[in-house]
Amino acid sequence: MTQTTRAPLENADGAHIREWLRRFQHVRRASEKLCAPLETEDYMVQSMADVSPPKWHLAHVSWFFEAFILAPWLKDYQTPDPAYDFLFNSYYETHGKPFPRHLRGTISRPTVAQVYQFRAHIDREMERLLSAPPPEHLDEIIDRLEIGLHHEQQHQELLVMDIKHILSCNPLHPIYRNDIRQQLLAHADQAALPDAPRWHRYAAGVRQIGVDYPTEPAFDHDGEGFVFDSETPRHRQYVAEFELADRPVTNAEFLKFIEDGGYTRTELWLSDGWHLMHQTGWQAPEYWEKVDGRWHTMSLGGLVPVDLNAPVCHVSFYEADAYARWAGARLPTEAEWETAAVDQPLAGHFVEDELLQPQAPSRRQGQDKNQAPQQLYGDVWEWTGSAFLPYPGFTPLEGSLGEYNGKFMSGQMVLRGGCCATPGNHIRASYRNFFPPQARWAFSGIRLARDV
Ligand code: AVJ
Ligand code: FE
Repeated sequence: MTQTTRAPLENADGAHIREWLRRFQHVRRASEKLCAPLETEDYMVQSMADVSPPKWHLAHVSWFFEAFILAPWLKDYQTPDPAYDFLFNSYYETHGKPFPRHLRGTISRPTVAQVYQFRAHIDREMERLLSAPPPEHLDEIIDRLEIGLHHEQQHQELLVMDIKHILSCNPLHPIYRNDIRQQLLAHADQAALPDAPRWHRYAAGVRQIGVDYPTEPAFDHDGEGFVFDSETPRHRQYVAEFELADRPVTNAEFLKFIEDGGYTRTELWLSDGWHLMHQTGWQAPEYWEKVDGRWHTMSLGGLVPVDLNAPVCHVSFYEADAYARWAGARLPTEAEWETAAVDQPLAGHFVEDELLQPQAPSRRQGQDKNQAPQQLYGDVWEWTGSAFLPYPGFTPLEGSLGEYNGKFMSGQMVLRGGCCATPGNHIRASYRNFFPPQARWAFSGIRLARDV
């Protein structure tokens, strides 16, 4: 399945492999840390078909290492239970029949404790494999380990999204972490800052979009250089002159859209969004709730007042698109977004900031006059106007992992930049996230663009 060229084994001394093992342990621990605040009962809830029970996430990311590394390449590997290969296969049809997604919440066994035992088993067996890897398969093992780690990081963000949705469905508004609550209550802005977005202009030109697999024989120990197949190949695109807002749309701004009848004005909406909005009764972003006449939102710290200066979050593509039209602008294309992001620092709020809630940009206090876009990374994923399609010349990975991204290239929109639940070392300018246009449970927000 590999499309990278790696150094021959003679150059791959034990230190390289130990570094991979260290990264493996680090990522594995991060998943368990995210679940530490959960009660056992929380682990099994599937609050809608898109949500997976936390227990399932923890098992599925472990199964990934079992199915794609340990079973093929660790001598005498034994699974704790052959049924796991069915239960925790998400969607790899060429590997075997996957368990139906919408029924994940019906599985009370294995228990939460057994799922943690499965994780420990996978950890031990990965350590056994990496302590004496078969030299003839080392390249493939490291390639798949690298994908497995990025895969587990994607599921860490999904865990946060899903835990938030699960708890939000409970009228008790359970609090995931009380320290988050205290911080959000202390920092929520009750008054909107008066600044309008500033616009940054980009010249027209032929741009290089996407990335090629590393062609250098680099045994890339730090993982820099990893990309998913959907980010390849690098190719040219003509991008006309455009402007991009210097920050994401805020809650205060989105509130003006609501108060201006945004959800009632048919001329602002795409037809699919208009009908969906009427079916679902959307009147505000997901998780918004009025308490004593004031907008509140569910957070990982329970129900809190909406922070007016924070980026609006949990809107569908349809709401983002309608908002943009209302504001006399449009959503950026993914090529425009990448053009703007490619030389920007990875500055924004990520999962390591621990709030798991988008925050107002810190420049608001400093008010520096630099108009370069802020928060392109972190805080909220930004809906683009681009469908998730193959780049010209795209080839999926070989084998079952070819199902990872390529087969989802229909009916989904691209989001860029990462969010407050994304691991900071998981995002990059070329990263293409994707969700169906109606999805609202991701940390999805809005950045405006406009023609010149
Ligand atoms: C890119 C977030 C849409 O949720 O299926 C997880 C990430 N891919 N396991 C998804 C993913 C394989 C993917 N999204
Ligand atoms: Fe997965």
